[in-house]
Amino acid sequence: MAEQYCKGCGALIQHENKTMPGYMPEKSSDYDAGKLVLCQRCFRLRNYADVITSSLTNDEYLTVIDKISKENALIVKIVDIFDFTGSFVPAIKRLTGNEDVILVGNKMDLLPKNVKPERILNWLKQMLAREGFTVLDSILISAKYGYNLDELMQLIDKYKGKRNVYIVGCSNVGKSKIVNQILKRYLGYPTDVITVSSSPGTTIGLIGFPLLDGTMIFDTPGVINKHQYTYYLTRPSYKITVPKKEIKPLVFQLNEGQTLFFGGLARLDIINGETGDRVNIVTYFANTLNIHRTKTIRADELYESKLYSLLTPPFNENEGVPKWVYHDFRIRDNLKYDIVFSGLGFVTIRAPFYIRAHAPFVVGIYARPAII
Ligand SMILES: Nc1nc2c(ncn2[C@@H]2O[C@H](COP(=O)(O)OP(=O)(O)OP(=O)(O)O)[C@@H](O)[C@H]2O)c(=O)[nH]1
Ligand SMILES: [Mg+2]
Repeated sequence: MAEQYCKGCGALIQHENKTMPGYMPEKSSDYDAGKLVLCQRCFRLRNYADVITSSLTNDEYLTVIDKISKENALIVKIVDIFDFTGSFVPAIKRLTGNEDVILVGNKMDLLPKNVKPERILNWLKQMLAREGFTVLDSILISAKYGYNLDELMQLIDKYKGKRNVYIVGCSNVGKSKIVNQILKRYLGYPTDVITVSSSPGTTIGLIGFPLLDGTMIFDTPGVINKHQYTYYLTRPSYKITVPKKEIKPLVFQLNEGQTLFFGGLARLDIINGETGDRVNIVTYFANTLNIHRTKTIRADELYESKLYSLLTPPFNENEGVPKWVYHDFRIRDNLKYDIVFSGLGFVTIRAPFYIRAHAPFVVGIYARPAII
């Protein structure tokens, strides 16, 4: 029988190993002509929201990337606008060997509605300039609600010429959701074709579809970024930590010597407000994540005694969240900054300030010009 690939995740169909990508029981009726070929993992993800993680090895990922790098293609690079730094992966150009990139900031719907999209787009351009990353164009969208999808298609049409289009980016930024939307809106597919899920590593191989002019659009597997918090969380914690809908910012007025805990996942201490005044902090985290305020001198003890009870997630020691470290940020100008806990959320503070941010050592903690 000719090789077959799962339509949901792009994995090569195999019947030997249940725990490897592409497994399908031998006698599956899905081989009948005309049916959507789905591996067992995609079938279960779609029908039971059952998560079976099976991510790509580095070698497999490089094989996929190698194919793109042999081609003159249009790269549509997706970032999660809620976690720009964690999902940016600047090496994409080098890896794919293609210079022509459209940058797409997805999940606009997560940011508070009162924030003007132009402001976010300008911020995005500023971040790209800081990284020295040039693009043909950049755009903000929400694959979930269809915001700016027509505009994205216009950009793709404008720049692609006779080339194939590859949708690339970090895992979980919404690549497959975007491709599903394109298939339904512009190519006449009646339903979602590709498997979308909230766990990182859903798409396993290249999944291509012909565009109206005979060129192809490809969904690709995501780069797993191990500096993102979500990579370490189990399902119940993950559900609370990853925002699904518009984030409601919270404002805290903190004094020197006060601390905020973000669940049991991260912590922020106000060492010194510099001006001696209170510090206003706006937090942007999933609405389901509990934020707890305490005195810094009590914080270590609280963490020791109340992790897994008051301070959740994580919910138990089996979650394997790695050891914490802290980073100090002392900024003396009077601009607004975000302190980002990659994959978890961020806080906005106006300088001058002197703060200490704690999280597991594997999780990126960054200061950046405020997005909002
Ligand atoms: N709020 C919101 N969620 C989105 C949006 N786009 C995608 N998601 C969600 O993000 C999660 C990941 O989406 P996928 O399309 O599977 O992400 P991916 O980039 O293909 O991930 P991999 O296949 O693992 O590389 C899913 O839970 C989606 O429902 C969006 O515009 N807004
Ligand atoms: Mg995918």
